[in-house]
Amino acid sequence: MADFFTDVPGRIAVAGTDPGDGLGFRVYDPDRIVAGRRMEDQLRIAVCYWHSFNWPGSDIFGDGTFDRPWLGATDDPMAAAFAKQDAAFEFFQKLGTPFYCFHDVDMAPAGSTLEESRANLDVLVDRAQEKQELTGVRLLWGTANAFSHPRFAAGAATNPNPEMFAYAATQVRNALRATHRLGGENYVLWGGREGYETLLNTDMRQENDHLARFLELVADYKRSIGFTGMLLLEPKPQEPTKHQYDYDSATIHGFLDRYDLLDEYRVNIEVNHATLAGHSFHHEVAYALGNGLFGSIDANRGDPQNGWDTDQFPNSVEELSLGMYEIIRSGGFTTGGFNFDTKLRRQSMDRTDLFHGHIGGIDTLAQSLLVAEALIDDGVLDAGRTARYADWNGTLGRKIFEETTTLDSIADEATSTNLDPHPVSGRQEYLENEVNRVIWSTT
Ligand code: XUL
Ligand code: CO
Repeated sequence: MADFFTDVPGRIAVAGTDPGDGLGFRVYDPDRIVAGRRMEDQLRIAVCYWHSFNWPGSDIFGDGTFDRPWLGATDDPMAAAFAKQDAAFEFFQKLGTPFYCFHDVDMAPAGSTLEESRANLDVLVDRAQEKQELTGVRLLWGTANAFSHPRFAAGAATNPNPEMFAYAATQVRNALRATHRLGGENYVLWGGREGYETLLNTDMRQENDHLARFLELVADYKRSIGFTGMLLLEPKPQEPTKHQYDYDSATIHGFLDRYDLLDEYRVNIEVNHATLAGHSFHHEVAYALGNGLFGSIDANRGDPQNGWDTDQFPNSVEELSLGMYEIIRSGGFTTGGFNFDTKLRRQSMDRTDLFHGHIGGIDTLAQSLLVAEALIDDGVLDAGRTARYADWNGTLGRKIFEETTTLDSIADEATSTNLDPHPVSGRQEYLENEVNRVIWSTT
């Protein structure tokens, strides 16, 4: 097997041993203990198959720009998939990160029938299994692409045609089985076209019922094959649809509650999807953690100057530290991790740019992890929050929750005692300065 990443002869150096050519980590050191766990085990980094190895650098205005020899290596789709898999595992191993993620059609070419697609996937899964054993790289999650093919233009589970539902169900069945065989720790469903383009032809209530039925069938299937990984829904407000039903974590929460699926699914939060929904990454993480929904993260960011999903490598410690703080202070990941659902810019044509993107992103996460640990040790945010709600442990706070309390009893007491509460400062700027103090002093 020929090497594809010849400019990177071996494993990327960990922090402290940077060779100085930009191809070494400056912060990421898998064995460094941070907040009680090895850095590698806290961050659980995954590389994605699709943007990194399938995508040629095309956009809606232009063709591929990237130097990706495995993509044009042969006209035989299976041989091309083998070459791509070789490139992917060479990259995972040289980068030295523990996990990867894939969609069914990234890994194996679709056949002309569902049966042929399944057989192709089986061959590539066998091969992936061997490579996982050889390299020690593991599967963070698998998923099915039920949004790219023209048949899914009007959705997969929410398509008005039940045959599309059945087609997508077959794909998900096969992809979930493949994920299970590969020891995947999670299975993700991103409902890329589960939404609408116009309400003029859409029955939202019916489409949501169909989506819920799909998710119920998937959860039942998961149990029937003994897959113990987590099922994750990935929120996104829109793009490619005008409106996606899995808009954000709170919307998913309401949906799961309504259809009695809360025990079955959690969320895979993407940084850029959070900002597209009008939230911060911090908000989405805090919401999911606070409501028992937190699963995993796609770490890619957007560009503050435009409103689409640019899938850029993370490079802002400020943006990531507070989300990271919530995750670590809640005990860290269980089955989830940080997946790089990231795309290079179209002018980053060299194969080596793929290393630069991941190295910078991983170092940003590693630095954010150090900040999160420092914020927890410092205690300033926790102390502030505890003090802010302390009166709820007092007489009035506890009484409000007593069963015998009524709106009348509260009002009567407030009136008779001539209640005249005084507001106190939320000290936002003080807290922002304290966070910066910790960020600026963390090494
Ligand atoms: C699309 C997106 C997907 C999912 C997996 O915006 O994030 O790549 O992560 O289907
Ligand atoms: Co994603």
